[in-house]
Amino acid sequence: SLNLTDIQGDILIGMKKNKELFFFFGIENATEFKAKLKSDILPLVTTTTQLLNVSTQPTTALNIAFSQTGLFALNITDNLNDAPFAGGQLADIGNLGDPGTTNWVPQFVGTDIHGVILLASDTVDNINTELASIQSKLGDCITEIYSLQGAARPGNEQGHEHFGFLDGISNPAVQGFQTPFPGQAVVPTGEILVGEDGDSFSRPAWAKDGSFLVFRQLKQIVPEFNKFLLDNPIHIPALTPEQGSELLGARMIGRWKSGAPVFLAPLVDDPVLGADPTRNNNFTYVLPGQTVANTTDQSKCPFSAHIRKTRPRADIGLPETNNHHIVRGGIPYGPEVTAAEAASNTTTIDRGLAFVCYQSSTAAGFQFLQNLWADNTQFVHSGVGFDPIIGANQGAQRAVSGLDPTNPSRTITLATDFVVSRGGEYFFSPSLSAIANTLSV
Ligand code: N7H
Repeated sequence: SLNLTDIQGDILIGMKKNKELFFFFGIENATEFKAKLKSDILPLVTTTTQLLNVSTQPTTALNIAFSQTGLFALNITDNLNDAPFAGGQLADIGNLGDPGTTNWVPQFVGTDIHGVILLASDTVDNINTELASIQSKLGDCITEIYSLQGAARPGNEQGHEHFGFLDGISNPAVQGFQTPFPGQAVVPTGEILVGEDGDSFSRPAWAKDGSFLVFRQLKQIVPEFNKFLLDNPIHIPALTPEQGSELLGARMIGRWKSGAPVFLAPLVDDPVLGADPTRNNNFTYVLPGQTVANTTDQSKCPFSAHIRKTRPRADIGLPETNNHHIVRGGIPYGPEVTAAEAASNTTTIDRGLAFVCYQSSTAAGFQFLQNLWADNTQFVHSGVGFDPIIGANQGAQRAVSGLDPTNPSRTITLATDFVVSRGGEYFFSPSLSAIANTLSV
């Protein structure tokens, strides 16, 4: 069984707090940093065991991860056998569909970021207090390069991302650790954790029970997205134009705002279904009465829908033994849409998703989902087009098919990206014993 006291808490279950800060740093003095990593930071690293029980959760949870240049700065030259990680995210930009670095946060353009500290708590004050204490301990041996403050949305929107859709519904269950809800993918431990069963790469022994952390700052242009839906309602006699617009949005995601999957609720939202974890993931894209996924019928869910592109379930065969699963653990950032932005249908304030995902292979996980599925117009069948949410075409317009259930061969061309990559970095989130015995010595 897994050594849960040795695995950083964010990886398998997430820190699940309403506020989370991502603090990106450079290492200025490796010798001093190593000493303080061991004496001051390691005791603060929140384990999986600690997060599993509310009574052992710290006021502010902390995790830490390192980039390739960060490991080099610490004189760790072992090959982790993960090419995207080794090159850094900037070098991988050609695989991700970004239109160059024009929209990137300048601090992500380069390889200066050595690590990221994740701080999660109920309040920003708690996080700032913890950060100040860490910074006073670390002094000049690190410098802050960039920070991004994430926050759950307020009120009824809590748990929903900025377009308004419930998030955090479908993550894979790790074999032997989590009991899956119906329809949840069950993956070998080694698909998420390095060195465990199912991880076939050769790695240094110390990397065991770590995981690759992909970070992306994904800006969402929400008023523009809403305007697009308003202007392009699906025309079905039984639906009002407003319902037709909601249907288009739901078919772009594959779920309604409540979380209800369109495959199970094809025409109107079903909030009771959306809120029920025993039913809201319980589908395979196999139509009732059939045994394999139909290769042409999109009446219940477009092939291009975001959740179908990123987890095709039966479209690529059951049981789901492909190794392309990720554990997502991001949080929204930025304020609510202002009245002025809504009235002008124009984003003026940066908001979006501080996207985080974990996997034992960046190439089989995040990079594969983005490059070979979301951005691949021929996946899962020829002519499907882009994932309308995250599919990227280097800034050029994107053709998407299947969105209109009354005419599934109709192609809708999206002139703008509703999700704009502001860049990020690839990290490795090591086990606590790796921090103690390898990274800090
Ligand atoms: Fe996605 N969204 O609001 O549209 N995502 N995602 N994602 N995503 C999911 O099932 C969203 C992004 C996956 O198991 C839901 O938990 C937004 C990237 C995967 O059936 C919603 C952004 C990648 C799943 C969103 C974004 C993925 C998933 C439904 C960027 C990988 C699970 C809630 C701003 C490259 C699929 C849920 C499954 C679900 C949204 C990014 C992947 C609502 C807005 C970059 C694997």
